[in-house]
Amino acid sequence: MTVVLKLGGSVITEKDEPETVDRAALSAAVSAIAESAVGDDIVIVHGGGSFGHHHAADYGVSTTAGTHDVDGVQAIHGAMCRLNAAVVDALTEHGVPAVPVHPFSVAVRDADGDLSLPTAQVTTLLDEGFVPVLHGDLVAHAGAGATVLSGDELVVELAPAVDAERVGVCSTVPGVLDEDGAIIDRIETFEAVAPALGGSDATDVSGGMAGKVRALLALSAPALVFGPDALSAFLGGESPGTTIAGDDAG
Ligand code: IP8
Repeated sequence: MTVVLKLGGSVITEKDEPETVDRAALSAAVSAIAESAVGDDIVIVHGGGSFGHHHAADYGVSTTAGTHDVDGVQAIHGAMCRLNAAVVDALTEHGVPAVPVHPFSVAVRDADGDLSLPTAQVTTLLDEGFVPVLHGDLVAHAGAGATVLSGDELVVELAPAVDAERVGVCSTVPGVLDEDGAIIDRIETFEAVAPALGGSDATDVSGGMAGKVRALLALSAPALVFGPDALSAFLGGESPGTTIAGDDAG
């Protein structure tokens, strides 16, 4: 059973401190992965947190607003590679056969904004017993230079490519919350929850929780959004937090 797991950038970094890993949170997440029964049948994606988002905001880059500024491209992609190295190192230290995969090297958006992500590298690495670790990144974008490629978009591309049976998004909140702060148990359409989904509370150029829900509704497998405390439960087969199941999720 293949699992696609996204570790939110806000979970593993100090989101308001530029380029600062939250060592305790990263170690807790990595321990949960190392101790789980999923073994090497997992693809990990992590978000940008204080590595990608601050630089992206500085250069005015988002998933739709691109840049041709080479300094900006190097700053944003370089920061994401540094965070990726920290995640891969932490996993390796816990005995997980993690290897880095950098989306900027392979992905492209066409002039309509449609994403193309070759996934043969990821499926082959999985088959060969590795744990691929991808990350939110930049992507070459026809007519726009380079735009942000969010980890949520990667999850949506990867889940069908690896035939994922479980998709998990580990966030700083225990699920998608309604206006009263209660966890929404299940989301089937964006319209039903749109009023409850405000912006993100820290710099986030990928659209915050609203962007996340929109992206996950497009999946053909249900996705779970849960907090760090529930990561072990998710990896153990439980369904904590919010289940997001769009029309295609059956
Ligand atoms: O945190 C964004 O990834 P996300 C990556 O998954 C960059 O939205 C470069 C800001």
